[in-house]
Amino acid sequence: MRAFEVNFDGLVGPTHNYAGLSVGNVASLKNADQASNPKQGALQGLAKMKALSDMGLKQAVLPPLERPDVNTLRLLGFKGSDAEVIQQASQQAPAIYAATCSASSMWTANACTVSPSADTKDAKVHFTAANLSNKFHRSIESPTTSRILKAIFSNDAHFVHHEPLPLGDHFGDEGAANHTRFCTDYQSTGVEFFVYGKYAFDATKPAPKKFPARQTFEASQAIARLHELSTNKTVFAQQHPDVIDAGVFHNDVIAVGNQNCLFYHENAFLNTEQVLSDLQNAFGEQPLHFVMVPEQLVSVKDAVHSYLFNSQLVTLGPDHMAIIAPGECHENEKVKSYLDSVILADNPIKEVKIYDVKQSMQNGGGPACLRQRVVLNETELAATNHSVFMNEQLFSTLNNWVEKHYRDTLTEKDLADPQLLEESRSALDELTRILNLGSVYPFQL
Ligand code: SUG
Repeated sequence: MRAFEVNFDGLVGPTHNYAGLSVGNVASLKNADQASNPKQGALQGLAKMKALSDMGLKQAVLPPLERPDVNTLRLLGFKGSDAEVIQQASQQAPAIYAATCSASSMWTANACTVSPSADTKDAKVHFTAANLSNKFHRSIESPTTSRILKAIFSNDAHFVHHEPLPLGDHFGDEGAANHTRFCTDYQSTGVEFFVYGKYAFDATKPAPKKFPARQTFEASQAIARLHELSTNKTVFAQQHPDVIDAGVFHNDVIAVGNQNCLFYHENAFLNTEQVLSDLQNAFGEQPLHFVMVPEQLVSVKDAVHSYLFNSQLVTLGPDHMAIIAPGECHENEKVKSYLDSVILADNPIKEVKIYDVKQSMQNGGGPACLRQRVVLNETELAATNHSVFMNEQLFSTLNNWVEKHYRDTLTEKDLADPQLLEESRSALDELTRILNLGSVYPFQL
C-alpha cells in the first residue's frame, strides 16, 4: 500500500510575540522586546503551506494553543476573574506572564515524535507529545497538544498516543526536532535516527558548557521503546556539544534528512564517522547520500544565522528532492552560493525554493520547525480528520479567519490587555469548528 509524508504545519497563534524566552536560541534572545506582527506571521505560514500543497505534497495544519494560559497562572497562585489573573500576573511577575503568552506551539516539529506503522511492532502509527521540559513556556504545551493530536488521529485501530515523558531535565524531550527517518520509499520500513544533546544519568560523558542540551539520550531511548521500534533499525547519535554552545539548540538547526539523504554540517555530530556508518548499516544495501556541508564553505555561525539546515527536504519525484529554505539563506552570500552549487552536485537535491517566514525566524523557527512530518499509508490517511488538510478552500477560509481575528502588532504592553484573551478564544472557538476538532481547548472543556 502506498504511503505519503504529510507535513502538519503549526498555524502561528494570535499572541505571537518576541519575549526572549529561549536561552541558547540566538534569534529568540536577539529579538526580545521587538514588536511582532501576528497577522503577518500567520499569513506567511499559510502561504508556505499552500505552496507545498500546490507542489503536490500532502499538507495539513495544526491549530495554535490558547494563550495567555490563565489555567497555568491559576496553578501559580493568581486568583480572581480571568482579567484579574492577567492583570496581577502581568504586573507582579511579568517574566512568568510573558511565558504563558507565547505562541510557541507554532513550531510543531517540537509537538511530538511520530513513528510510522511500517516501523513499529504493532503496525500502528505511534505519537508521543514532547514534554519540552527545558523551557517553561514550552513545557505547558503538551496537554492541549495531546488533545489536538487525538482529535486528528482518533481511530485507535491505527493510531497509538503515548503520554509525554515525565517532566524534568532527565527526560527532556523536544520531539521531532531531534528525530529523522530514512527510508527507500515512505511505505517501507525506515531507519529512525534519534539525536540527543547529553546523557542525563552519566555526568562523565561530554555535554555543552554554555547552553542547555534540551534532549537527553535517555529520553530518546524511551521514545524508541514506547514506539516499539526494532533495535537494528534505530540509530542514536550525540549532537556535538560545541555546536549547542554555538546556538544549535535542536539538531534540526544543523541537519535534515529525507528518504535516502542526510544533509548535515561537518560539525553537527560527535563521532561523525561512527554515526554515518551506523546509519548505513541500519539502512542496508542501498547507499545513503551523505551531503556534508564543510565549515570552510558555511560556518556553524552562518548556519545558525541563515537557518540553512532548518530547511525542509521534500521529495518531488524519483531522485528529485527540493530544499524549502527561509529567505535569510539568500541574504547570506556564502549560504546562497552553497545552495547554488549543491543542486549541481551528485546528490538527490535538485531544487531550492525560498519562502519568507521571517516572523517565525525572528524567534528561531524556520521552515522545518514549523512542520511535523507524519507518514501515513492510504488506510491511515483515510482514517485521519480530513478537515485539517490544505486545499484552495481551507486556504481561503483560514486567510479570512486570520484577517478577521489577528492584530498586526503586539508589544509586551499589549500582552497585558485582557481583551487579547477574549480575541484569542473567539478565534480559536471558530477555528475548532473550521477544522472539525470538537472541544480541545481548556476554555471549551
Ligand atoms: O523552542 N523559540 C522556539 C523555537 C523552536 C524552533 N524549533 C525547532 N528548531 N524545531 C524554541 O526555542 C522563542 C519564544 C520567545 O522568545 O518569545 C521560542 O520559544
